[in-house]
Amino acid sequence: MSIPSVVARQPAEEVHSSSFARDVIEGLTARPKRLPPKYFYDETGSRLFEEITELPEYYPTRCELAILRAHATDMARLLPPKTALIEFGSGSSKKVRLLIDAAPAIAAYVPVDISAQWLNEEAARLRRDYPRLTVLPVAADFTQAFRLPRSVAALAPAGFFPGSTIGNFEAHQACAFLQHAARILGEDAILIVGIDLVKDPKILNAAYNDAAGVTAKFNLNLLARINRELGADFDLASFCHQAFYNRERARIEMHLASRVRQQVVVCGRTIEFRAGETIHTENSYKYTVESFGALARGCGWTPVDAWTDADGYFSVQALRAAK
Ligand code: SAH
Ligand code: AVI
Repeated sequence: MSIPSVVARQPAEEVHSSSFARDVIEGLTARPKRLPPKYFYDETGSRLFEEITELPEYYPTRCELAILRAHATDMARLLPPKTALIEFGSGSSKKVRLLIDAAPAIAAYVPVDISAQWLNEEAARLRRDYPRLTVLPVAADFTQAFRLPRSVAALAPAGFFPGSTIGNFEAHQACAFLQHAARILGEDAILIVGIDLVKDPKILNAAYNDAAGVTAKFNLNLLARINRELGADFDLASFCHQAFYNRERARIEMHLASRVRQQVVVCGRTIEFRAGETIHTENSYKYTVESFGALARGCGWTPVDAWTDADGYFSVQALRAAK
């Protein structure tokens, strides 16, 4: 494999000790090969995800925005006075604007995201548009322990987890996340969560195989990021995007398939690929309103309300943390 001509190499020690390098090596030496989807979101990945949300085939964002437009007032009623709204995986913070507009109780907004630069830019935009709202971005991995800003201690926390990002977890990880969120938000707190629903596989397959190829670019950017940040030598042209609905498991699977038999060097390790061998990069689980409600019940949350769009493609569900 040829080494890309411009590679932002970090000092070797830093690279090998970083959790990114560790997770990449662990995933690429596993059978089958896999990579954690949270690494999609560097600056380029965040921009590509925003492009995905505008695609005609990618219905989830449009449907969730329609639900929020229709029901933000009902959701706002569930929030206590002086709410600190904590959004997990805030991305463009576009959806939360609908909640903020409907809920004067929201005194502070704490967007939490792993994509630090993107997070800070979006927080600056929000501060400009909502000068009376306290906006306190936290750059963190939301699956790990992180500190809430001290100034929200006097407020009542509530959670917002849109986008069906929870669908990118396995059921046991979704449950661990819900328990973690209950600890962060506290007893009796409300969590408003977006959940993509099981539907005709044709619609699902199209949403992850868009005609313009943006989802393919988003998927391949993971390899480009490994080249950029870890000095690896993936030849992007020799991998292709694959996405398909796995009906038994009610999930979209995304993979990167090697077009040829090849070797790639990552952090000094040689990784062998057979022709056709894939790296499993993402699952996107689809639920029914009932199946997600049952999962939440088993992990310390009580479903209190649920809303869907006119086609029944997507749902927004309100949960309350059990006492
Ligand atoms: N909430 C937005 C964005 C969803 S995309 C929407 O509904 O449109 C998923 C977002 O979660 C991205 O912004 C990504 O950077 C963030 N993310 C993914 N895994 C994360 C993790 N483990 N910790 C923190 N943020 C994460
Ligand atoms: C963020 N997450 C819920 C998106 C999804 O639909 O699983 C990420 C995505 N992957 C491909 N397209 C969009």
